[in-house]
Amino acid sequence: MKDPPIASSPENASVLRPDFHWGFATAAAQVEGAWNADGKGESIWDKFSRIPGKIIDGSTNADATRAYDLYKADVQLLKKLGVNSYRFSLAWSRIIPLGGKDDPVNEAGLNYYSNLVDELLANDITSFVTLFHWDTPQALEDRYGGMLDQARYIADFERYARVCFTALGDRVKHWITYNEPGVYTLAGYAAGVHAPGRSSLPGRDDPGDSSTEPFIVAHTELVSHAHAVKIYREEFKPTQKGVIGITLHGNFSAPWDEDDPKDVEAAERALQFEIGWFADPVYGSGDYPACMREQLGDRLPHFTPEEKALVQGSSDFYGMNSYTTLYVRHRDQPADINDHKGNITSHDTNKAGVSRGAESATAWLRSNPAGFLSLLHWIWNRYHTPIYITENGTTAKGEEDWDPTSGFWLDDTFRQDFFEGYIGAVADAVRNGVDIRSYFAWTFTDNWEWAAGFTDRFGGSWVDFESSEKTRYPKKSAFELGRIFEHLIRKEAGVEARWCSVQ
Ligand code: GBH
Repeated sequence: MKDPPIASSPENASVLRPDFHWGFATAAAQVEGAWNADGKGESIWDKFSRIPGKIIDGSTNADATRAYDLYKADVQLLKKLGVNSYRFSLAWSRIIPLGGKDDPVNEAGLNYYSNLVDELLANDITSFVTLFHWDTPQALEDRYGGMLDQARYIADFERYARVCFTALGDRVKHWITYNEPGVYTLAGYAAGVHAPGRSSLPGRDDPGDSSTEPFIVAHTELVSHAHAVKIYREEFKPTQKGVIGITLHGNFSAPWDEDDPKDVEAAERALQFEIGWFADPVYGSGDYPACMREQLGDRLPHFTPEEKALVQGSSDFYGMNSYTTLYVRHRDQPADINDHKGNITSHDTNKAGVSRGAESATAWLRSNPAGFLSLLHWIWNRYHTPIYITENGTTAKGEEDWDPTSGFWLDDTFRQDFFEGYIGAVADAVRNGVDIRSYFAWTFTDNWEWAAGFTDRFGGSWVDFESSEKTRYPKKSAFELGRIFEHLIRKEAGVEARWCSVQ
């Protein structure tokens, strides 16, 4: 695999469409704080983060970056960085504190999001809104086990979606139902390292069944996503005229030994288990991949004919989150009962000893633009659906030690190179016929990184978590992104004016 030319290369000038969306992405539970302010109900992450031992640094998300209080200043920072779009998620329990279809709506919670959307609009920034980024209302977990109860959960999610479309859909034209359903289900119900923390893996003393629950929860996510889309398309889209879809996670998998057909097959199988699990039902065959059925049998739910009809075609775009590439090797033994990766092992180096990429500050993440490019083509060839890249980014070594009083700018060369490489891959894919319509860097500011607490700094701005104002200090890469997209996005009459107005 060879890296494509970097984003700033001359041949990439003006390769992106004039209406290309670029900006930063965030998630409510990672930035808002104000976990119980103005009537907000508890989410599963509010509860989970208070359980000793669950979060690496013992932190909770009670305050996070205080984006709830500081949203006006944040929008000014976004404007200064020159973005044309911003992706954020809604906290369900802020809008419906108890979550259920018959539970009261919290107008103060809705107002917060309405104000945020207005503030963005006033600054010429387009909102991309995610309904669900992992923070299920705790009350639904307590009432019926959340997504494990498909029928009750779907009714509640439908009502929540309807409330959001009604309140915000006049101004929000880009909707994402779920963020990374696969990560929610695997980290929450297989490994149990994310809320709600269910796992039957050896050595765990938790409720749950890692061999069945992840597949049940995934099914609930897919079907409830499709119900929300049906509601949007039938009741709102005719007047509001927006688009709606789902965002899936996915790494690229490359064979450990390119000359071993079993490793080549294992890498393809890994992609189908990780990505095809959700994408095939929505964008492809309308069913789970055959290799999953073969390995999992009836532990993998079956789509009823009605569900299949509902799920297939239920996304206007392919929402793509991707960070890294892994080398994948086949196993000769039968798959473990708790396996959900396609009976493979993943590796940091291939057979020849080549590393899967330059190391970030995060163990699972290494920089590999060539793998990202291959993944863009894999997704495009398999699903033929316009791609919105909704998350991509990295941590960088040493940032936790940066001193905001040093008088020096945080010159994050590792992240700048990462963006040059990965966005170069975006440009290369577009030049070769892949339809890509957005790029959101993960993430706007350093934030609360789930089980990693405040230890992983993915931000375009460095945050002083010790300060009461959670002061933001833009890193150099955040400004470099503006320069890169200035180079890449084609200017056309009308669009040009809008673009310039946000510089
Ligand atoms: C995204 O998930 C999320 O959408 C976002 O909220 C998150 O903050 C961001 O990435 C950065 O992490 O530690 O070996 O168990 C990306 C998918 C899935 C990647 C869980 C890390 C844990 C690997 N993530 N995975 S490990």
